[in-house]
Amino acid sequence: MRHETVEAGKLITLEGGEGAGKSTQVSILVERLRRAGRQAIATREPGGSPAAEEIRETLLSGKIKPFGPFAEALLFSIARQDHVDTVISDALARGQWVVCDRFLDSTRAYQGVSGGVPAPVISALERLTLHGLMPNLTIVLDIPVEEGLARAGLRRAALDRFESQDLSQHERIRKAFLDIAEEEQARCVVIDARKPEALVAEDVWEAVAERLRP
Ligand code: Z5A
Repeated sequence: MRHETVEAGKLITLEGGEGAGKSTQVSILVERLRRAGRQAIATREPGGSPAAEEIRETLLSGKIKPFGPFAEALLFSIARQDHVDTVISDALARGQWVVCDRFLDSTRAYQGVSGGVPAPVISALERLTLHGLMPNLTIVLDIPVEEGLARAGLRRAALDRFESQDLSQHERIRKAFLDIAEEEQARCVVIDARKPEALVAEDVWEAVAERLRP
């Protein structure tokens, strides 16, 4: 009997503040990976699996806010575990490239740095839910807070639970992503997201090509 070994896929995550262009760049990158001959899927967090999409609705509605950032960190982590266990791990094992709109760094930035959940607690949640899985590449799309919020506001009139935080919290979140990228340079690349969509897409592709050789 002939056994074929499938080369494992890659997990690429896009992170950054609101309106940075993550969803836009996820779609462009998936198309480009497919044109390069890779099987690629787009997914997102919170959500990405049927059960996690239900948790997404609850989280973004603000119903968990009264329980505080620790409760939110738990729920984001539970959603992530289901997403990884039912979607991401299987796709990677089949050799697919998974491009995810937000992932663990969002929990570090929003619930950890901004919400005050201690870093060791966030790390413990990562260990319990991810079983060692880490993105092969994380692209941080960086944009000044007010520019990002203006873009997000253009698209959506009602602000969800996380977009309605005050400006200083958004600044802390922006810095948190930049600090993560600085600390984990082997995994992360920061891209200037103020440029026009097509130019950001070129920078994203350059980072993927250089780091992962698709
Ligand atoms: N959250 C958390 O707290 N903890 C966690 O662990 C996780 C998440 C996973 C999810 O919201 C919220 O959950 C999020 C963090 C929190 N808080 N907030 N807010 P979401 O999924 O609903 O939204 P988002 O992730 O923040 O993304 P976004 O605001 O929807 O924006 P985006 O994906 O970065 O941008 P976009 O949709 O691609 O583009 C926004 C607009 O700008 C749109 O009209 C585009 O056409 C336009 N755009 C895009 N690129 C450009 C360029 N380059 N130039 C000009 N205009 C552009």
